Amino acid sequence: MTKTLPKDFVMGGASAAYQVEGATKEDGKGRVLWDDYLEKQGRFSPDPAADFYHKYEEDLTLAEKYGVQVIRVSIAWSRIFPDGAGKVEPRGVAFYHKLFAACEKHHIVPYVTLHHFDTPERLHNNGDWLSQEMLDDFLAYARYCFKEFPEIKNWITINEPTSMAIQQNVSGTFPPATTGRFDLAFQAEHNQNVVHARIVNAYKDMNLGGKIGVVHALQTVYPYSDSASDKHAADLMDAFEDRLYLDGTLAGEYHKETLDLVKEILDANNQPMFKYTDEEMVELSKAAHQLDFVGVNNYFSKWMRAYNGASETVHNGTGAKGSSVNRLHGIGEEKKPDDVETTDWDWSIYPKGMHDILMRIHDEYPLVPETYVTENGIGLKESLPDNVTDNTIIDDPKRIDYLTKYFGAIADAIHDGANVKGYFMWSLQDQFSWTNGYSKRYGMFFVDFPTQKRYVKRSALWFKKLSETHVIED
Ligand code: BGP
Repeated sequence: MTKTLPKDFVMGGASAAYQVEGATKEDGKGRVLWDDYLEKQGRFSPDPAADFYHKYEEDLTLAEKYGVQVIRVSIAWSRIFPDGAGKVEPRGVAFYHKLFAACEKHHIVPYVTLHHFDTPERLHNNGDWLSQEMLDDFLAYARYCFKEFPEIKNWITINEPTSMAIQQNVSGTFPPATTGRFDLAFQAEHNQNVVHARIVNAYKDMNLGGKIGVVHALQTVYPYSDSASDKHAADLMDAFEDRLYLDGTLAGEYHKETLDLVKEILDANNQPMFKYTDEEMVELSKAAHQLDFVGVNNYFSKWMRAYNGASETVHNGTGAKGSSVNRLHGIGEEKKPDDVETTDWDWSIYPKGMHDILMRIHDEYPLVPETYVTENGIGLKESLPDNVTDNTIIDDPKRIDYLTKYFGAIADAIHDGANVKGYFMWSLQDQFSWTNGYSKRYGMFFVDFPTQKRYVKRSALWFKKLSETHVIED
């Protein structure tokens, strides 16, 4: 049966400042946590990325032409406050005013993220999400942006608090590359919940008439088998990756069962429980009652089975299919069923997981009025054909197949009652990937990084048609 999307469903593309802008040393931009880390690692540089700092006009022209109505961009905190706080860099402020004006010119509504993995260097060195200074400076920067950019009517506080907390403190794939510190990860998760809440409450007090939300990385977690121990491993993983955030930001309280699962993980690792105060919980509850939307970033799902050995994470950051390992002491081990298809980066292709996470928000977190899919897409190895011309359209049938299935799952969830208002494809154009560099391409538009020339992919044509008709063609 042909599936359709509601008439008012908005179609968009997603990006993040550090992954598209390039120009990391231009116009007084301050350094961020990644600069030193990537220099030392020596695998790839965040420059030029997609050179969006100079090419935004071209990208927005393409976006408008191919049916993009909304766009996720983030403000690089370190372009506004190069040192994280104190002196403002007017060239950074001017850049974002120009970018937002260009969005308006192209009839594309920006949804602006305040923090997308790019903590200013000084604050990162002083503890990042674990330090009070970071939380205070982040709130001050958010207030500054709300006042400075009244043209923005859709704000996102933090992109994927979980990814930051876990990758910085447990899997070690984000700087400072600490491993095995579940206690720090949970504390960083809670701290982000609190500062998110303070920002939501401050924004609502300012009465600016816009909307504010948060974006979560949400993988649906299933047990590998029906055994009680595999089911428990799935519950533990879900508490670790999804539930503490969902509870904190969407319910405004931590459910007892969530806290029990968190404590079980920490006890198994001989680590202390994270700290939270009554005053913080009041703030969380107030914010959850006035949050306008939640963004769901969903690419893949996970299957867990019981595991009692030592923690071991092998990150597939090159596209060597089958190379990733994720075993966490006190939680369990990831193991995909044989019949589940995966990408070269071992991400499962499982549209039902999208449906199930959207329904979970609808069923378990009724306070939040609206949901957006704020990231979804597929990373592929793609290259230009030998006989490329300016008008070449890059064929990406796997992406079209992936999108068709995932849009089908979104349509099913809407049919089942989920209030999903729009979709942002990761990514608008090919971008720099934090742990994969330039080989994992997600874009609707191909970027030839050495020349920065753009080419249209076949999926952009597919996207345009969907944006115009709202009919999901098989
Ligand atoms: C999300 C991030 C994005 C983006 C995307 C794809 O977690 O919010 O910034 O990078 O994942 O991930 P990757 O680049 O690792 O393939």
